[in-house]
Amino acid sequence: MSEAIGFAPQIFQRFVIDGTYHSARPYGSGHINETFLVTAQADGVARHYIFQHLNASIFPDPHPVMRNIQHVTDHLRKKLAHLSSGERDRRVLTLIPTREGGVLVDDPLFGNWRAYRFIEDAQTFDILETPQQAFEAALAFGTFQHLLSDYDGPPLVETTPDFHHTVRRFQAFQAAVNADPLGRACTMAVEIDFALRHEPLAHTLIDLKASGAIPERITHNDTKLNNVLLDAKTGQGLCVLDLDTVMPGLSLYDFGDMVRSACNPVAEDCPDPSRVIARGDVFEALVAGYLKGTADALRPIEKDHLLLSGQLLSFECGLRFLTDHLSGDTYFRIHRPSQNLDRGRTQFALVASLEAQCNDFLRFIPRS
Ligand code: ADP
Ligand code: GN1
Ligand code: MG
Repeated sequence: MSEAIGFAPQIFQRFVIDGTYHSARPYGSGHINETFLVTAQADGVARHYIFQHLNASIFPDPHPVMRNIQHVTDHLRKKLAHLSSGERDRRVLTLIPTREGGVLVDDPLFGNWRAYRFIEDAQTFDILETPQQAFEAALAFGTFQHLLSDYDGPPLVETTPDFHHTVRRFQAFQAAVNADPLGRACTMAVEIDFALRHEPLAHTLIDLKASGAIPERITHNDTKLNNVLLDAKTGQGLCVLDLDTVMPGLSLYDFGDMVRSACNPVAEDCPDPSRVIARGDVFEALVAGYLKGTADALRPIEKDHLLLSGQLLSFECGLRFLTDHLSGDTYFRIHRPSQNLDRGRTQFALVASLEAQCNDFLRFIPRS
């Protein structure tokens, strides 16, 4: 963590929050922003908030990102108008206004900060425990997309251009191998060979999108398992988090990243890739939850590519981690040397495991 946590008391004063600042501690395991759980005291009662220090190199202009989040959460709140306000506030993120009347503290010294109401009695998981959790997570992400299918607010900005342009991700990997600024490529012969052999995979969804066979929708684009809250008491999917990348995209990007993050039985950065054996029971639950959540809006051709999307998003993420390892770990936060190398190897092992079990997994996709 950077020195950002030390700024929390000053940042607290900039938001419209009742009571006095009590404490802040690092929270969650995201790789991009810095997230803190902030406690305030109001009338003798502790209240919690999520404060996030936005990553300035990845979101150099945070204003369109925040506008997207406002538009999306406004729309979701309208769609959930039938719920009580207490229930709605557990199902949609609530941004805390700043004293200047916006939703972002944009400070030359402290950087860019936002604050959310903390949703109590809920959990996220880095590693899945049961297939039922996969079903609930996929149902929540699918429902999120379904609720946004009639979004009619101001156009959403593409906050991170080419985010899932897998061909460009492949090219960036090749460029990093060729540049090899830290001399790390010599330790990665196996991974480089794996990537080269899988180049055709990088073109699959991009080509289907270009041909018009697969439609663009408003998608989340970062559907990893720890970006959805499950109710701690009931286990039900509650609230979709991490809305920085909500923008036009493919449903299969969302489904594929769920496969990547939920079907892997070990940690994303597991140093032993031989332990990565994709879970079929979890894949089956993801398919059922996502098809239900999206209210059967997926086209037959999208359903036919559900498994491929898992392979593709695992490949894409592996390319991204390895590109970052080669380039000196400038994008994904690391906590130890070679962590991005381990993350990349784990993703490639998942691609291989999904390929090896392809026929078994395809049985879990209902025939259209
Ligand atoms: P990052 O960009 O760092 O991944 P996230 O928005 O995903 O940040 O938040 C990190 C973690 O903080 C989540 O995985 C979740 O556990 C927790 N979290 C985020 N927002 C909330 C919230 N409003 N209420 C409860 N927990 C939250
Ligand atoms: C990042 O922000 P976080 O940790 O939820 C990344 C995703 C990757 C993921 C891999 C904006 O997600 O694209 O799939 O790490 N987010 C961004 O764990 O790049
Ligand atoms: Mg996150």
